[in-house]
Amino acid sequence: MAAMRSRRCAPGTVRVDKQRLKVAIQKSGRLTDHSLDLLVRCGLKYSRGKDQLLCFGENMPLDILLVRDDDIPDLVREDVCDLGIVGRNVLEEKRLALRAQGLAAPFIELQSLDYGRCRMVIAVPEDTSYQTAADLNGLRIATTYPQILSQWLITQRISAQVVILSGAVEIAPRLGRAEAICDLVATGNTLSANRLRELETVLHSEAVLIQTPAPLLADKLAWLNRIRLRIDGVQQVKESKYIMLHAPRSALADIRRLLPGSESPTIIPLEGHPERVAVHAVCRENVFWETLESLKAAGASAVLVLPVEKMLA
Ligand code: PRT
Ligand code: ZN
Repeated sequence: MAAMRSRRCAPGTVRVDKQRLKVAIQKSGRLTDHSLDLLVRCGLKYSRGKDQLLCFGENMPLDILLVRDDDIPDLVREDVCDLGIVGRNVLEEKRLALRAQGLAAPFIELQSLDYGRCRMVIAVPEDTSYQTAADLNGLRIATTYPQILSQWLITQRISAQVVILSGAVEIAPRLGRAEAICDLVATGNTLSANRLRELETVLHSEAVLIQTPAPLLADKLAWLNRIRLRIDGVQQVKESKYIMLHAPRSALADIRRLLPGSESPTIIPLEGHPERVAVHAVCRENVFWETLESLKAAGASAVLVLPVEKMLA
């Protein structure tokens, strides 16, 4: 990824053009490489401006603005950018804050993307006896997501004090600032390292593609629709494999059952072998060695498993 980016980084000014789609993504963080990679897989070739804030799409009317993730919802809501990619946690926190100010539906959520997955959880020190959500009553809970936490406490009918921090939430209990925390978890390693254990899940999050509420020019909309189809294609091929094999006609029913996540395989007669056929299928799940062994046991031979580069439904 890094090599590909630097190869495309060209010096010179970056044109900003109202006719072109502008998408805001995180400048430097957990979503950056995935977001750039997704756009490249959708066919985008880009060069980076001198200021390192704008990438100019060379082969599509689409430019990328690189910003802090917290700024993305407002940039899209205020129509500075047509599109944005941001974690659901950031989006939801912003949505609730705006709702509190009487502003509704500030951005259009187009689709979830299959990266940036994490959960927002309530965690407590390992050596405490808190077991259920009700045990949080009367406690102080530290978080950088006060809106999401407050909303969750209301729905759970829990009366707890929300302590707003700007970072390092996991050390709040040790510092005596709170009895519990509400923070993002991916692997769970940070919680363990800080001797904390999960009590409740508040939100499931992943990267989300959002659109401005302002109407898009027809050409921009057409490009957006093309890009969305390509995103679907990119997401579908991630796990997909193309399988080719030979099999006796009599074993076809068993073989079809064994092909993971495949719909209608193509069956091709084999010249000079009336009892045998070639089977070609797209499997939408990973194909493990165990599956190949089962296929062989069912009578398959010459089994080939190939990666799928692109797919358009
Ligand atoms: O500078 P900028 O404001 O743009 O970045 P940031 O520091 O606010 O965000 P960043 O890059 O840390 O995360 C961007 C987005 O990635 C988040 O908003 C989430 O949507 C998503 N994401 C996915 C995560 C995690 N996984 C994650 N594990 N964001 C943060 N974490 C942190 C978490 O806060 C905790 O400190 O990682 C730690 C826990 O990780 P584990 O693996 O030990 O459980
Ligand atoms: Zn941030």
